[in-house]
Amino acid sequence: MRLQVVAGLVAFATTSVADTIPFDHILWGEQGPSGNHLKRQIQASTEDLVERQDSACKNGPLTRSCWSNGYSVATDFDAKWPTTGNTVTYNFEISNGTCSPDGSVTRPCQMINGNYIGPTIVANWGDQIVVTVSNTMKNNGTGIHWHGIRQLGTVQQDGVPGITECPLAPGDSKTYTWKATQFGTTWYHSHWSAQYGEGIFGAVQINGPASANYDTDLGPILVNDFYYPTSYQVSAAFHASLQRGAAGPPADTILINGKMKASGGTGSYTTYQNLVKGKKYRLRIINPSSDNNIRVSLDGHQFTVISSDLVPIKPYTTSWVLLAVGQRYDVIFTANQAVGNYWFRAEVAQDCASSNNYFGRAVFSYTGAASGDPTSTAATIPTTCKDESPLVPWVVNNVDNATFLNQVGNLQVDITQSQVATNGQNIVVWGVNMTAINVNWNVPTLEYVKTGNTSYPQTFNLIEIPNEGTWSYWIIQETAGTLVPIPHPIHLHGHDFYVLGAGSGTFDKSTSPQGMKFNNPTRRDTAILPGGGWLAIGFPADNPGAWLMHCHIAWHVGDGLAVQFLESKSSSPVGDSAWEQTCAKWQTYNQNPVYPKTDSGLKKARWLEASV
Ligand SMILES: *[C@@H]1O[C@H](CO)[C@@H](O)[C@H](O)[C@H]1NC(C)=O
Ligand SMILES: *[C@@H]1O[C@H](CO)[C@@H](O)[C@H](O)[C@H]1NC(C)=O
Ligand SMILES: *[C@@H]1O[C@H](CO)[C@@H](O)[C@H](O)[C@H]1NC(C)=O
Ligand SMILES: *[C@@H]1O[C@H](CO)[C@@H](O)[C@H](O)[C@H]1NC(C)=O
Ligand SMILES: *[C@@H]1O[C@H](CO)[C@@H](O)[C@H](O)[C@H]1NC(C)=O
Ligand SMILES: [Cu+2]
Repeated sequence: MRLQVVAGLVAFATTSVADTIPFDHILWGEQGPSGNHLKRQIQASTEDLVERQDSACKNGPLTRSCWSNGYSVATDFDAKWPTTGNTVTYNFEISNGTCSPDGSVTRPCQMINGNYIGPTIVANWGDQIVVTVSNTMKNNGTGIHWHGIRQLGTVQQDGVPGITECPLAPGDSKTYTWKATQFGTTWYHSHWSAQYGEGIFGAVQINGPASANYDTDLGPILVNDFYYPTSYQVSAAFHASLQRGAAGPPADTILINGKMKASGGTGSYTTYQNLVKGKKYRLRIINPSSDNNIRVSLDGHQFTVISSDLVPIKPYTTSWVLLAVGQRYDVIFTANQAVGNYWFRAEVAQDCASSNNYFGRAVFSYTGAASGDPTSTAATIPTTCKDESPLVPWVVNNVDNATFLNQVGNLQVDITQSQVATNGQNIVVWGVNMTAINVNWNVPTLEYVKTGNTSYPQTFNLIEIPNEGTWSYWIIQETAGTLVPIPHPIHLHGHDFYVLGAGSGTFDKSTSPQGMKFNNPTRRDTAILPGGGWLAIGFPADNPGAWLMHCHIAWHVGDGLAVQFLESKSSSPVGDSAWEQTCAKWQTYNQNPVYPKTDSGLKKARWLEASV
């Protein structure tokens, strides 16, 4: 399966670099060779690449594709990663309090270390990350998921209550340990009920190489919806609207790094000051919203997009970037405009069925700019709800198309039905119609694996992938009878998936495959399922464990829009005695909780009451 690595390296050596980074801005130390001399070397052979991955290649403003000895942006990080021997540690104390991010309404919030939005985890590629989470809330469980992190061989660290762990009971604590085998920008969040919308989330910045050069890393910029009622109240309201066939309630505002000025004038803008003319800046944009897909832009400046989720791509340039819930894009902009102040805009994507009452703004100011709000004007905003494109991974990996094409013709499943089914082969069809998953917080899937119990309740929506080394393909179809046909950001745990195709209407096994992409398709961990349409993805079974795949709209996963697949259960890691202790404490607490479980357990909703 990973034989393509070789092809990837060859492609890098002969074309990709030349296409995307000017020759004098490349790879070698800042004093290194440039121009045609380098070009000849790049085109000479793959040995050049090995050479450029050596210790002489130092990461710097003109050499961002370098990293450490043996590793660069050309490394296939699914197959190989550094081991730094460094451990990065954090303590998260999760508490119940109040917050008022835009100064207009003070509401109950649930927080990490006393703040709405927790600390940014900063690490280097190859570091070990150790986070101790303590639950000091009185009346809620919790559990922290590390979004997009592959968790290779560490499924019990994935932080999904009811699947990979029992929730942390009030008073309990747990230490999560995982390795940064990938690099780039991601985030963490509570995966317990609708809790992350209360403020239990934060950014993860894993330093590593990049596919284009820049001077200064401005770090994560979190752009998320915010509601004046609590997430628990909004998800209940959403569920009531869904039953009427209506969309969910609009958000009240959009926060940028946890701040925003309210329409009434309270609060303040996040500001980036002292931009220096001519310099290049990297922004790590994250959408950790509960419900809203959001477009962002910086007036007067173009974004060069260099990664989608945790995958470096061939850079492309655009004015606006659409981030579905859970997605990230790293971008570079050049401070090439007149000295002044410029709006960074965040607008909900109404074309993606998102809605809010107010917008998000931040301010970017050049050194020497006069004080005062910007007066800059916006670029024309796109109006088509679809994932960014072209997202061409820097490291070329191909998908086994023969298996897919051989088996798709035999699909026995009626993909207009709301169900999860396999055709007995590698293709799984998931007919999305809020097919309710309902996990059991007391007995997570990994406990079934540990005890060898294969009587999974039907509401686990569990699909087994028995064999490692096989490709699994999923056709996710929004079914005809869906009450509210809207786009859903589909997120997978434990793997980056390959986006093979997406389309409107019903997947047609004779025509749809013709438009699908198997050679170096987009790889990422969250992609848009078009409203009323289909999304086809593939991934290799190379990480044993129980992995959730779900819509990242908190209200939707709360209403059950999720499946889990159990990969190679006989080789799956299971919980140790500390893991069992978490369960024992939870089971004791859960005998008489103040608030009983009323949702799928993964986020929050009401309609599963009868089946809990
Ligand atoms: C948070 O505090 C409020 C007010 O004291 C209480 O009603 C609520 O149950 C608490 N929530 C949690 C999760 O402890
Ligand atoms: C296996 O799981 C089922 C629930 O799905 C449960 O009823 C049964 O008791 C379990 N078996 C054992 C041996 O624990
Ligand atoms: C989708 O769900 C709705 C509401 O439960 C139901 O009326 C409809 O029949 C379902 N459609 C399919 C195709 O299952
Ligand atoms: C299938 O994969 C092979 C080998 O990577 C490639 O040559 C061919 O173009 C692919 N076909 C399609 C339809 O993508
Ligand atoms: C969590 O606590 C909030 C109040 O802070 C409450 O509304 C919600 O129902 C609780 N959820 C559970 C499942 O305990
Ligand atoms: Cu959804």
